[in-house]
Amino acid sequence: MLDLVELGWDDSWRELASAYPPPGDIGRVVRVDKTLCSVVTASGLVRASYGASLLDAVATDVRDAPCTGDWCLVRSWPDGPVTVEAVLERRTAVVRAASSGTSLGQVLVANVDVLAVVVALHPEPNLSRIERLVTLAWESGGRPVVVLTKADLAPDAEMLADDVRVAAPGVEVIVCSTVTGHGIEDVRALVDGNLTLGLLGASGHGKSSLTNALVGAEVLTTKQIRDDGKGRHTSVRRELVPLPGGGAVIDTPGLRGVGLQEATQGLASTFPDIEGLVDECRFNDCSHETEPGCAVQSAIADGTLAERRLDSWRRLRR
Ligand SMILES: Nc1nc2c(ncn2[C@@H]2O[C@H](COP(=O)(O)OP(=O)(O)OP(=O)(O)O)[C@@H](O)[C@H]2O)c(=O)[nH]1
Ligand SMILES: [Mg+2]
Ligand SMILES: [Zn+2]
Repeated sequence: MLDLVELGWDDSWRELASAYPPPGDIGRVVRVDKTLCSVVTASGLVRASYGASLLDAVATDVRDAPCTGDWCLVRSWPDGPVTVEAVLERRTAVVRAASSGTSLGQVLVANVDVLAVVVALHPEPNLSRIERLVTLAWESGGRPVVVLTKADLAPDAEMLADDVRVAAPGVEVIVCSTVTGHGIEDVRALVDGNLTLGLLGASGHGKSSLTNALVGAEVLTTKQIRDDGKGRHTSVRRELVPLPGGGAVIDTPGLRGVGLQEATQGLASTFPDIEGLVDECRFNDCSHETEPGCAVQSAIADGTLAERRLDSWRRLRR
């Protein structure tokens, strides 16, 4: 018997599930291969296809398709097959803009309590990419953190971390290394209380290595040759991995560009410094370029705001 409570099952999920007619077993989606879902239930792992009502829902809105991290109701039929009958309404979801430019986004992971933006300290982290991913994380409804990996390769790790703290005000920043074990306990603490931690970041930054370090075993494939973080993607699926002692990690394949959907809330959370200044500009419609009385430009002039950060905010607002 698996204890679903260790995967985050609680009273409010139970209440949500009770609204659906029986029979159905509760399960959590651990991975999805096209339309076949791997679902962990109290009695073990099952492979389930879409039930009829789910097929209908997905035909109208692809975001209703089960996604790694979803809680769902599965039904076992007498002749063997198992179907997902319903997906419980998500508490949080990381949604990226669809590449085709349609209004519907793509749900990357669901029901993540803490979202780690995973970035290697070597080569030197790209602050604008961190700001973009932190904005995506805020938009999910979960709590963002930044996990800086490969500290063993960066003698100036703590200095780099301070730069990241400026780019992500109010966001916990953890420095770690899977080679030395430094900081891994701090990452592990993020799932205390049976929480789910999602890992987001570009390929080669050490997401799967971190997952393995948290599990204490090589459960996921990582890139064999140490490299500079470029090159082929090693992980190809989003995968929920239960952690010993409770909680779970969702590993994801490296993200290339991430399109943000409209992210007003996320931007306000990622750039509280800039959005605070904007309120103080003399003109309501200030473009923060050459207007007199522009609080943003004067913060740049006196060195309290980095030009890079303003550029980054402008790009993300488009
Ligand atoms: N020196 C050092 N190397 C690391 C560390 N963490 C990961 N690596 C190496 O970085 C490379 C990429 O690690 P992965 O864990 O496969 O990266 P990933 O983010 O899962 O990459 P994708 O699956 O492609 O998105 C591997 O060669 C790892 O051995 C670390 O803390 N220190
Ligand atoms: Mg990986
Ligand atoms: Zn201004």
